[in-house]
Amino acid sequence: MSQSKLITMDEFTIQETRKFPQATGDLSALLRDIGLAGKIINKQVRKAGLVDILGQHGATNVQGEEQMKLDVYANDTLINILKNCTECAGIASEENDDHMSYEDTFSFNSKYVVLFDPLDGSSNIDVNASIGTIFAIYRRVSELGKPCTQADFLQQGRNLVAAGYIIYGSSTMMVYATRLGVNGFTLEPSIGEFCLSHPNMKCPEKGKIYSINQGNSVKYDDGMLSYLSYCMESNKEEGRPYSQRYIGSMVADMHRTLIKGGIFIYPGDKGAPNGKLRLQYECNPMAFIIEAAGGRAVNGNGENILDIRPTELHQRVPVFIGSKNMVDKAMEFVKTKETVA
Ligand code: P6P
Repeated sequence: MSQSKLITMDEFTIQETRKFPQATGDLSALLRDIGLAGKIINKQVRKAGLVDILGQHGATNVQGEEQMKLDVYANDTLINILKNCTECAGIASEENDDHMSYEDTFSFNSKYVVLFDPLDGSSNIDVNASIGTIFAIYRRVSELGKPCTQADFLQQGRNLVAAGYIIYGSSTMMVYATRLGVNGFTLEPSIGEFCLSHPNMKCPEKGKIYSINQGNSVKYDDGMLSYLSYCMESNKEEGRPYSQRYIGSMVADMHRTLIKGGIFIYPGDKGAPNGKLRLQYECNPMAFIIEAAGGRAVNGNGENILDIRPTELHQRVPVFIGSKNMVDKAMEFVKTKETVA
């Protein structure tokens, strides 16, 4: 793309804001700050292996998972950048037990809260596979002028104002959705700016890729097993069998699903009926993005992820997400009668 055609994310968000005379530009400022955090995290991710930032931090997070040093670095970076941002009243993170209200009068009057998984897929750091940051932005429901409350962080996905991810892959990209649609920005390292590279992203209605950790199939129920058999058969209506792709990093698997189509699944199973992925800072933001791009996201009972009423900050939910036709087909096999989450 020639220099004259470069549209930075800041310029893009300002152009979008101008479409709404009453818009204040606060959301643009918040997205810019999240992008700044992404650039800072990216710098460390890109040199991981050369500096002592790989490997385990020696602590475990609220999920009981080994914290990688980059996890902690990414978490601290997001907390500090958002603390200095004028638009964020508080945060909740996969790495923290509870939400955090920024305790200064300026933040008390900020209208947004941000939930994030600071470095999703971090178990892939040491093998140089793509990892990512996932974020979800809500307008707070608590009273301005006071600290934010738990209710701000337990909103349904339907209430999302914006959601997105930063993928640290062969290039570094920031993809985010608002009610206006989904747009992708690629980091141009020579100028340190995210530049519009994927305008108006759409998830293909049909796809040929199913993405699931088939190693867990011994724990799946009959409906899930019958769907896997369907994926592996040469199915009549669609010809040659599907391809199976699984990176084990939700951001990477979802980025491929958004661009190429397909279905990503982390189902419930006999040992973990609600699956592994968290509703508030993994499944809801990804569901918001994929729906804005024309796809679908449901739990094991066919309920739309965005309609689930959260009860706990770190609750998990089974997820079937991606091309609309593929999710609908999976539900023909999988849909359970009881509500799983
Ligand atoms: P499994 C990474 O640990 C993660 O939270 C997601 O990024 C990823 O989709 C999933 O877990 C992988 O889980 O059980 O297949 O290793």
